[in-house]
Amino acid sequence: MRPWRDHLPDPAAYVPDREGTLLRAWARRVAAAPGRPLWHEGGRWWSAGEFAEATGRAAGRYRAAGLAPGDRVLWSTATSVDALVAHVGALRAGLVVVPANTAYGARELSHIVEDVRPAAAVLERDEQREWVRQVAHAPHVVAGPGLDLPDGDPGPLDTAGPGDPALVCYTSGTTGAPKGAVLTHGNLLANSEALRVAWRWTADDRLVHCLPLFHAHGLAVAAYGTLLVGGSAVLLPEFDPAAVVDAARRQQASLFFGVPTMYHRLVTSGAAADLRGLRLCVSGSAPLRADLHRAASRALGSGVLERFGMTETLMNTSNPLDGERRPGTVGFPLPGVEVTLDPSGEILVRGPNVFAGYWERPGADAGAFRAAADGGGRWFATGDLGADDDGYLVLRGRARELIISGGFNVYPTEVEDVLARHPAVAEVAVTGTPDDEWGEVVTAWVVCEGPVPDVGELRAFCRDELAPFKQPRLVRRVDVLPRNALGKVIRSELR
Ligand code: MCA
Repeated sequence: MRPWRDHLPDPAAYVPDREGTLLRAWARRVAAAPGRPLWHEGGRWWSAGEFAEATGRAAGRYRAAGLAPGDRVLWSTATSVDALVAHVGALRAGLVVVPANTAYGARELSHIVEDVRPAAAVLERDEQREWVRQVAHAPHVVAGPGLDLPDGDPGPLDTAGPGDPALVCYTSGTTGAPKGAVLTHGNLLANSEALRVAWRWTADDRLVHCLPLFHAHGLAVAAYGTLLVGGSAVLLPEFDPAAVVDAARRQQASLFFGVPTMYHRLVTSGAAADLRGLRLCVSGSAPLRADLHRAASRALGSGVLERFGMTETLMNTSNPLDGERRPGTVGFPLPGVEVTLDPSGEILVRGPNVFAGYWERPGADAGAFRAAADGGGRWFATGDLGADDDGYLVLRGRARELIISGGFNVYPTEVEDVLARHPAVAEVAVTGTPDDEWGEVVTAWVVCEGPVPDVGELRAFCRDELAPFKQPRLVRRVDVLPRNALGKVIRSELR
């Protein structure tokens, strides 16, 4: 694979700050230019100084509510400035933020609450607030994104060090329930810093931000990157091709970050051709099919830059800003990151971007990390299979049977466990079926004695247990499920 130095015109000029944190780097930006625009929402700009003040106030509210550094804050919000104030305010107070999808239902949220035992929860929807109040380890403080709590003295801000936890992000394996990946303040800085230099992201850049904030893409790439470089972003509460074009034009944006489903919709709606003024369009969170890559690049007038990241590692590789952006590949390691393939082809990652481990799960850590033969720390085994295409990393599928739909991860076992409880279903297996728009859609393969429930019936059955994006979109009847000698279902044969 090409070395990360190939991302930089002058590798010697890249001096990473391993002692610092994202918050302290950002505080320096604000102090130097408090009047610069930062977030645009609802027809007005928030300046950097205004946002800094609001986050300090939020930190004071958490402290007044009795929260202390290290306490967790469950945070499940739509994309908005309020949500970012509540988020950055928590980090500034030394609290550990636990992002969760706003589509999650009671079961999905209560698992996280029981596992991470948050002291506070900042939740978008009324019903989410009701649900978490009923969990055994219910947080003491439950608020909406506006953080409507009494003010208090924030005390010292931004004191967390690079090794202190900043986020616990929930993600699943093939077995068991979702586990929390602990990302440190140093991880957040290393990731943003690598993107800043690789993509020549500067204070003059302006991003159209229409991604959810509760995943690494919208949070660690889009929002933290904007803060680190001292740039600005137009926040859109949801993705809509016409709104993206309108925001890009009116606010003279230079950047767009999206998932492949968004590029598909930009191309099919014709909106992509109206985004030719953008300097850089980045795709991530799911593989961008080479034909969609070409169609989008043609319409946008510049090559879409595809990159590869994971919740546990934030961003690992990227196609180059200068030079060939090769469709069907995710480029080569970002500055500071090492990537290698083990003999089975699994992608291993090492670097200052790699998380500290899973929240209270030493067993999961033992399976995820491998001691490095060169004595230089440990490799994180990503579970993704890769190949080296003349210096560029190609994703070759997954060692684990994850489905990616519209950029959201879906774990087959979780969906199977719910569907198996349907009275008409004798046995079930879940796989991803290729789909032009969504990348993959969830398909349920069912064995039934009597009539097969249709897709509407199965979706209704799981409504209270599974977020909509995990519910099956296709149902196929089979007489038997293919199994190996140990009786384990071979999902790869169900296609
Ligand atoms: C919404 N629906 C979905 C999805 N999203 N179904 C399957 N897969 C999905 N991803 C459901 C809705 O709930 C609705 O269900 C129905 O589909 C139609 O909704 P529609 O309005 O068409 O969808 P949308 O609301 O426009 O959402 C599409 C979207 C969204 C904008 C592409 O899925 C999205 O924001 N994706 C981004 C995901 C992301 O940020 N991933 C980053 C994680 P019903 O009809 O039942 O109501 S990965 C990451 O961070 C890593 C580290 C990385 O490298 O980036």
